[in-house]
Order: sequence, then C-alpha cells, then structure tokens
Amino acid sequence: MKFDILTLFPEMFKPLSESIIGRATSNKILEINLVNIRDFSKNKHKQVDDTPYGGGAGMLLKPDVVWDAYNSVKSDDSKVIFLTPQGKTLNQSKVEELSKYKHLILLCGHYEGIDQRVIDKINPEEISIGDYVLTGGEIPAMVLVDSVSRYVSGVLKNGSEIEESFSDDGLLEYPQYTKPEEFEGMKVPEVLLSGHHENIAKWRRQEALRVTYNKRKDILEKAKLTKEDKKFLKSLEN
Ligand code: 4GM
Repeated sequence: MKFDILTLFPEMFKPLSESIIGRATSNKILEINLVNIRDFSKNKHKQVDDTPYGGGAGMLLKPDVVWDAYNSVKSDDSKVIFLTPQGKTLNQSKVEELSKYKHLILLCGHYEGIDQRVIDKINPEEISIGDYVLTGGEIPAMVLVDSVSRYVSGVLKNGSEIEESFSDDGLLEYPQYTKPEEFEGMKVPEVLLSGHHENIAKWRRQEALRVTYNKRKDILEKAKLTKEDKKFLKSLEN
C-alpha cells in the first residue's frame, strides 16, 4: 500500500521509520512518500501562504501551490483524505475500509488554513481523529497511517490483527498475564494455569464482555454477541 503525504513539515513523520511501520516500509510492504508542499512554490522566496481576503489573523496556504503538490502524486485509483477537525471522526471500521485502497493521498494543513477553493476542487474525504484542535494535520496523518497499516497483509508479524481490541467482534480485549505467577501478592487467574483450552477461551470471552460492559457500554450495542454472551451480560447487571 502506498501513502503520499502532502505536508509543509515532512520531518515530523520520522516516527514512522521506527518499529512495525518502519520495518514494513523497509520490507516494501508499505511505501510512505513525503511530499513537501513548499517544493511547489512558484516564488523565489519559496512562499506558500498569504493573508486572508477580508482580513483577520494568520496566513492561508495558497490554492495553486496545494493544487500542484496534489497533481504531482494523484493517479486514477487514489483516495484523497484531508485531516481536519471538521471531518468525520476516525473509527476502527473506517480504518478497515481505508486499508482496502492501494493508494492514499493525505493532505495536511498546519496552523494556517487552506484556501477553500482548492479543497472544493480536490474534494477530499474529510477525516478527524477526535474532537480537539492540533497545530497541524501531521499527527492525525500519522495516526491514520499507523492504524490503517495494521490491516495491510504482512505488516503485523503474527496474525494478531484479528484478535486485538475493536478489530474482530467489537469487544475490548480481555486482561492478560505473564510471569511471575504472583506479583505483589496478586495471583494470575487459576484458569489460565490449568491448560484447559476450552475453559480458558470461555473465561477470556467473559472477561472481554465484562471489561467492555464496565468501560465502554456504548460499544456493546454494535458488538456481535451470541446468546451465551447476552446471558453473561445479564448476570453482570445484578
Ligand atoms: C483546521 C483545518 C486535524 C486545522 C485544517 C487537524 C486537529 C485535527 C488543521 C487543518 C488539526 C483532528 C490543523 N487539528 N482532530 N489542525 O483530526 O489541517
């Protein structure tokens, strides 16, 4: 999968060279191409922004510069996303949907806004990572690259994508334990030491239900639940 990221601050994306995303990029499973919008300035001073018509504080990215940067990467099968607080909030089902594209173009604004005409012309899908304002779209773009890449085949070593939080049945993860068997007087749940795989699976399912019920009742509505699950949830209500 290829990401083209349009930004004034390509150096902000260094964290994507680390860990799982960094390895997948080295292995050519992912391609992350950083495009510096400033390279498309027509101006000898490398100017990319100007004052807003009608007055007011701040500067705006010039539409022609953004348009040229966009056209340098656009292809027939690209999906274009603008990271903005005005967008629909990103969630796991949107993440999974985006992972089906071969080519994503991510447009990052910074503290300065962007001339509305080039937004209208490109007509990107607008996505927000949550209801708060940041100094730029770069961190949201990294959040999107990381979350989407987890669904790209070969990015995660094991098949762990299917068993993790949110991904499969919409439940939160069950609690997990490793050595030592006793820590500060707290023991690992007996069933996990029993070697009884059926009982372990049942316990994990019920703990996932319990955690989701206690922490995020709101997402239980959309979760895929069996009759057994619902019976167990009823027992938690008392
Ligand atoms: C306004 C318009 C995204 C602000 C375009 C971007 C928060 C998010 C910016 C922009 C942002 C978010 C930059 N802040 N919640 N700031 O996803 O690029």
